[in-house]
Amino acid sequence: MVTEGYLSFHPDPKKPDEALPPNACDAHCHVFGPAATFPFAESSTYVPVDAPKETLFQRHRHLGVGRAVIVQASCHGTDNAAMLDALAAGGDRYRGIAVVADGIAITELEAMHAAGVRGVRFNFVKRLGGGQPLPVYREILKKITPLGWHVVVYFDAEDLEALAPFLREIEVPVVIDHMGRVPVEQGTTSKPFALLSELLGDPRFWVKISCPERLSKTGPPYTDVDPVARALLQQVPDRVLWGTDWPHPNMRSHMPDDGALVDRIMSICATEALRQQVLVDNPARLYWADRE
Ligand code: 0GY
Repeated sequence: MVTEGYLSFHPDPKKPDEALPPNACDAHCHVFGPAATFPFAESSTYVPVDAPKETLFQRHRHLGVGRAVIVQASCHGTDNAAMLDALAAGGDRYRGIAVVADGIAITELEAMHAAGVRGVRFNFVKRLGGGQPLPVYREILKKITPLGWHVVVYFDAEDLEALAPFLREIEVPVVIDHMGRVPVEQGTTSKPFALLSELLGDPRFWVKISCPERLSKTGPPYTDVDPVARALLQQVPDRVLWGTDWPHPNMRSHMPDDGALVDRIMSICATEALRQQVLVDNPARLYWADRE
């Protein structure tokens, strides 16, 4: 387990240059611990700095984020208690994505639904522990389908070709984290981008144009990632989500300023109509359909 070299979140992010639209959604953020209350999983490949719900809520107020989706990260394994605790405190403005074992009881999934969970995450990233055998995921899919949930998938770009047949099998919506982590040096001409774009040809697939800080080779303000983000936005404007990825687990080179990340997405979504679509309407359709 890595316990050193892991940076804490930005202590004092800037205010965004332009205000986010009302009900703008941070569709990818996490809560970590605090470890004293919600211990990290033995299986975790890293030990993050505590990033409790109070700090997340404060950050969202500071940024002008009105809604958010708290995604279960690998450091909490299949114990979703910290995420569920945050949903309970956050109220209707917060939704969750869980990580569950295949033996989970339907009643537990139903309780999670009532608490605001709307999907499960399949995390295939090897440095984070890698995925489960596919039969495990198939069992989970059978259980979540009646709830109207979707799947969030995280993978490394080089694994997409091998994973694609399984992803195509999934009958519920599939949301791909962090632009499929395509290599931005080759960007839209890379093989992973072509594969990603092909998947997005199927209306079940969605993509998050998040985490430029992980993909960028040039550093802040991450403009080298813009061509990939813009191409995805152009291809599927109605199936794109955005998120901060706060508190930015496993960032070791530098810690992004969350206000600057908001500025980046506002620059990519240059018109009011695009901002409304990507930041408000798309996440509302996937996460607040029962409210609108
Ligand atoms: C992210 C990215 C990372 C970590 C996790 O589950 C996780 O631990 O998702 C990463 O290290 O790239 O989405 O937060």
